[in-house]
Amino acid sequence: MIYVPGGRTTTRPWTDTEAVFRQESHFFYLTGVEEPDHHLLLDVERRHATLLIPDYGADHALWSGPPPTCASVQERYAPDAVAVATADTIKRLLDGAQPAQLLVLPGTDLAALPDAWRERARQDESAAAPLLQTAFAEARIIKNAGEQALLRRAGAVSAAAHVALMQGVRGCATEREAQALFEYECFRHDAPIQAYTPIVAAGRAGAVLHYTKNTAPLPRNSDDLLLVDAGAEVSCYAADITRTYPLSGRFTGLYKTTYEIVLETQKAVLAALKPGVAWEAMHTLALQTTAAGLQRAGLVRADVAVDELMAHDIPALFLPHGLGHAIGLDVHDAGGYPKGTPRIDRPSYRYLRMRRDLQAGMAVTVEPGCYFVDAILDAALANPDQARYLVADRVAQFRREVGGVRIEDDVLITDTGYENLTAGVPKEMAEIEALMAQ
Ligand SMILES: [Mn+2]
Repeated sequence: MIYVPGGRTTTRPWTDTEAVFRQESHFFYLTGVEEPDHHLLLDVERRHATLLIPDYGADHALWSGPPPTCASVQERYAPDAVAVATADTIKRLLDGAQPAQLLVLPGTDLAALPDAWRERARQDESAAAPLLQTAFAEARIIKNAGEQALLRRAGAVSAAAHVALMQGVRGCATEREAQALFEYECFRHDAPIQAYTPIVAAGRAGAVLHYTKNTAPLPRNSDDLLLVDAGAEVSCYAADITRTYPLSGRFTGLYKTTYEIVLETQKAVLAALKPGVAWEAMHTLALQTTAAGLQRAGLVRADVAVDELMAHDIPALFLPHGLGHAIGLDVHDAGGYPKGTPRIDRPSYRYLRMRRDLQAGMAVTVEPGCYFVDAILDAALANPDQARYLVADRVAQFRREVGGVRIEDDVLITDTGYENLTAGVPKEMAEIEALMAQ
């Protein structure tokens, strides 16, 4: 038997102020239930699912309205059985089935289980937990038609919010105001929960990969870039989109040069996506394309073969993160590394979030970037083995102005290639300029 509790209602410490609830992803995957304090018991042998609903007290009707009944829950979610999650009910169900094993994921909250079964679950946890984790990973990595539809909607809503922000950003005084405009558009489209904290980074802040402070003023009429990495979720399914564009509405100078490198890299990867391709090969392609772009921009010595630059991890100085990741119920979705697949312990591959051969039904992000990170560049310039490949003057010139560029789309792998789920927001420079001029 498998026991999976859903997410629980939580409050701020020492208060009764409830935190915003978002269902735990594995539980949602199995049940579709978005409300807190439910549990699931799956009898694997009997292929029988019992959904346990909270023991709604008399107060519920007063503060939250009439509570759902077993019958209404049965009708809505269609499990094999519905029961109220009292200690007695759970004990009766487990004692009655007498499972040979009670499987739980590591770290599962076992508080609702009867004492004897809590001990059983703990004993079984070490042996069986990897099995259950693998089952979730392998199931969730391939998206069925219903999941694909939700990802499509999350992508479309988030793309529309990016478009609205491109059109309105020049009226925003701060990064926070730009964030507010993005979230307003998501709310307006009935997607009130962000899949992650938006990154709204102006100028050099674009070099901070997970910048979420979002408090700096936005300079008026500056050619400086704004990097916006934000996506809403729809029924718990995420979008993850990044666009980078000039606050002035015109791509110019070194900003434009940097943008061209990233756009070309993203296009090269997109053109190569299809089932059977190894994700780390796509990452390699991104690094190689970036290397050629860096050479053309004069940042890296042009008289050296790309392979030699790769061997010395030079492109990774500018593209220091992985090409992308699985996306689904979680923005960095379950199943990136199948059981037994190790990480590649090399600077160019260290932060790769996925190592798999692509299959139809997988959803992944494609998000190359080019950044000028002081800590990375200073270390490289101090390391003769890397410094000899860099054009120091040119690097200094870029890092004075440019923070970073990232272009990120979400794609669904199909039998013949891919479907871009976030194509609703432009990335060609002329298209962005036209949109911002409206
Ligand atoms: Mn991402």
